[in-house]
Amino acid sequence: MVAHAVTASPFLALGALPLVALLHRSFRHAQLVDAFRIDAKTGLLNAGTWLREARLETARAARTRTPLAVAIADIDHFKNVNDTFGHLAGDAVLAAIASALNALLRDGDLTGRFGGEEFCILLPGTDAAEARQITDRLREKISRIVTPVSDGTRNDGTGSDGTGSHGTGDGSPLRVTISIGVAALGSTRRDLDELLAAADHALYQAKGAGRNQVCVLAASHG
Ligand code: GH3
Ligand code: MG
Ligand code: MG
Repeated sequence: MVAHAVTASPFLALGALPLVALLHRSFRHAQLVDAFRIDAKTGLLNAGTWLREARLETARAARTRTPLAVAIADIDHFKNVNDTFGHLAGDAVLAAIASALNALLRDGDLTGRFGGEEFCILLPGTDAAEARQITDRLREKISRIVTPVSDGTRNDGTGSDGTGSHGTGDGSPLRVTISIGVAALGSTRRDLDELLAAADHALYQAKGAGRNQVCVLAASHG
């Protein structure tokens, strides 16, 4: 626009400058807002933002008595991925999982990065049975993702870690699985903290039962 204005008349260009400055300021503002809300490594909501928004959604669902579920997903044996393929490959796995979550979940679902290799998902309007279906589909799709690994980033050159290899041994493909704990709003779980505690407990059970699976805590379990 400014280029056109300069071509037409330098006076017009002068007139366009305040507009350009304003646009630049609002762009910077949007960038700053994003930096506070978004986890830089994955592009998902950061933990603080997820918690704030999830708390509001959960309170609304409890008030209006509509279903809602929370899931916590944790990558299986992720330490081995870093040890075998290197930290950069680990970061690429995190990014690939985040984009799969974004692609597979609905617009109203909230997805955040909770800790290093943990993701939290809020599923509004979703009861326990539906949440199991949705998260099991996520688990299955994520287990099929192959993250490319450049040989330079591998630590041992073999892909074998002795505790369950993540590669195929030919020097490249890297796959991971995730375990997911799920809990739904109900008479024993009425706020986000109770839901998160229950989902975390369910995740612990999924890990204990062999990983690469979804565990939904029954309503009667604390
Ligand atoms: P489990 O199946 O029990 O969850 O085993 P795990 O190895 O995934 O669990 P553990 O908590 O022992 O290890 C988590 C690992 O995640 C350790 C840490 O180095 C790695 N990690 C955390 N944040 C990042 C990150 O941002 N990038 C990379 N590459 N690794 C990370
Ligand atoms: Mg973990
Ligand atoms: Mg893990």
